[in-house]
Amino acid sequence: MRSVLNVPLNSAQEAFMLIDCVLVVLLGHAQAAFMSKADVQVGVVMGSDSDWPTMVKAVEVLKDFGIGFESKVVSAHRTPELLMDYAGQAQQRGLKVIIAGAGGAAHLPGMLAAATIVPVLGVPVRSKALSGMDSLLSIVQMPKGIPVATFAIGEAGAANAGLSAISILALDDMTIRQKLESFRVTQRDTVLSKTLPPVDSL
Ligand code: RP5
Repeated sequence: MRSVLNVPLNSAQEAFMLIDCVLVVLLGHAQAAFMSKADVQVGVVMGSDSDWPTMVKAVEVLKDFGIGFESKVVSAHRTPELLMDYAGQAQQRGLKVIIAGAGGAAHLPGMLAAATIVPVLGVPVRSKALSGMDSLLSIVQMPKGIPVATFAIGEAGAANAGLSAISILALDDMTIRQKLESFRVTQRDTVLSKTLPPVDSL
């Protein structure tokens, strides 16, 4: 007798052991898939992989706080169908917040917001032509009825979008709230510990 893996089996006992191993592997995969789905609360999307050096600042904050997230390139102009699928499935997939970064004629955050009620935090990526002013105005000037919470241009905006996502999650999660409070305390203490050079030395 040979197994499905083409391994010769000498006894019923070996066959049972093989089935046992296969079940363990299959259950492990099923559990991993379930856990990763349930854990992803924040979607970090961006119009291009060229936005990553900016958007990684949001990802770093989420990682520091142990928040489950996913990151993905979704382009409003180059992959409009993907955009609509992503927004359309966001709520049922368990996303609580979407952080969307884009540069130039930055339609991604607004179009996502148009297609989901999951809160969208928009990060204007610094563009080469207009240093991100185009991105900022494209994202911030949403018409009444479809809001996008808009952040500062560039890395500070991305990091703050991460922190705002955490604030939203903290409303329902005591552990996240405590981490956020502790982050604020550490930040305050760091600032209070700073000293400036003595004026006499000037
Ligand atoms: C936007 O166009 C992206 O968000 C990016 O900031 C900008 C330029 O994209 P690439 O030409 O670098 O792919 O859609």
